[in-house]
Amino acid sequence: FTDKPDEVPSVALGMQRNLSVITVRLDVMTVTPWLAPVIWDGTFDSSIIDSLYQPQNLTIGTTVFAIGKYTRFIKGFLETAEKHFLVGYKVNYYIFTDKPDEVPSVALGMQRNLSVITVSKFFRWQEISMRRMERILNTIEERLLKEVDYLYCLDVDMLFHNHWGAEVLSTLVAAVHPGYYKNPREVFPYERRPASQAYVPLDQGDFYYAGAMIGGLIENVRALTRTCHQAILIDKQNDIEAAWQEESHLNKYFLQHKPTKLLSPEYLWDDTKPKPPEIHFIRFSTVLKNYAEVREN
Ligand code: UD2
Repeated sequence: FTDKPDEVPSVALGMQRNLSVITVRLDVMTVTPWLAPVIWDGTFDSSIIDSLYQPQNLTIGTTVFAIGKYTRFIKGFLETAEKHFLVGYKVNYYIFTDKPDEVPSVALGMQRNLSVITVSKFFRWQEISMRRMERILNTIEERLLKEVDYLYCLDVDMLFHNHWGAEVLSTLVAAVHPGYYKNPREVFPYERRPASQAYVPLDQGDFYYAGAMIGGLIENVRALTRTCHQAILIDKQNDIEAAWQEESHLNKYFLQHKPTKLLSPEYLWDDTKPKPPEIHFIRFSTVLKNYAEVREN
């Protein structure tokens, strides 16, 4: 057992003498206090994971929103997903857009399908981002319960760079936000106003989770989107918008419903940050964008 498999020397072994190297991670947290795994490179063996999940003949749904100018990100997202995202599994992409004509045609592998769902555009970017909860919930209830086993809801302004495989599958999955995984909870940008449904007191909170990834079994993602959408509606009635919109509500939800698996920031990185040594692979990361330009109507 070693945290430095590259440093295991090659030594000539005698007859009937074998050696296995098992990598352990000592530099990062690999299990939460409620015993959910945190997935980092070196904590799983893809061949074992695939031998568990492949025989189940699963269908994994992926929702992606591309509203307004965000359609420009669809091509890169899909092309890189085809190389790295759950390769070898049945994947249904669901692209929500107000501009169906701008969805590019990207060659998809075997057992990979794409549906375009036309939606209207909200004027404010905050509303576009936040209303994803409602739209995902409605689509789950209209069709996804019948079409997929697991659902992963991802931001579109992102690219895959490395393997993002079946090790991400679990009942309820959250991604640790790349900006806050080394910080104490007091500095997490939770919603701090008690008037909001997303309120988290200073002495509570486990991790700060990113809004760019929600995943899990379809029934669990349904429950999550329903609760978050209802909380967003109550906030609206009370004329309050949480600090980081749906990301704040998501964080409140995960405080009360602990995720069964956490994805380390390898699985959701921010390209404005230099890669620290504990990140062995950047697997999926943001595309640098000019916020003002891309969000303007
Ligand atoms: C952060 C979160 C994001 C969300 C947002 C809430 C991360 C890495 N990102 O991202 O998940 O919680 O804050 O404010 O945690 N979109 C459109 N058209 C628009 C605006 C947004 O399609 O005009 C969609 C698109 O899929 C985009 C997503 O909404 O990827 C999130 O919006 P963003 O990327 O502008 O938000 P950002 O980067 O501040």
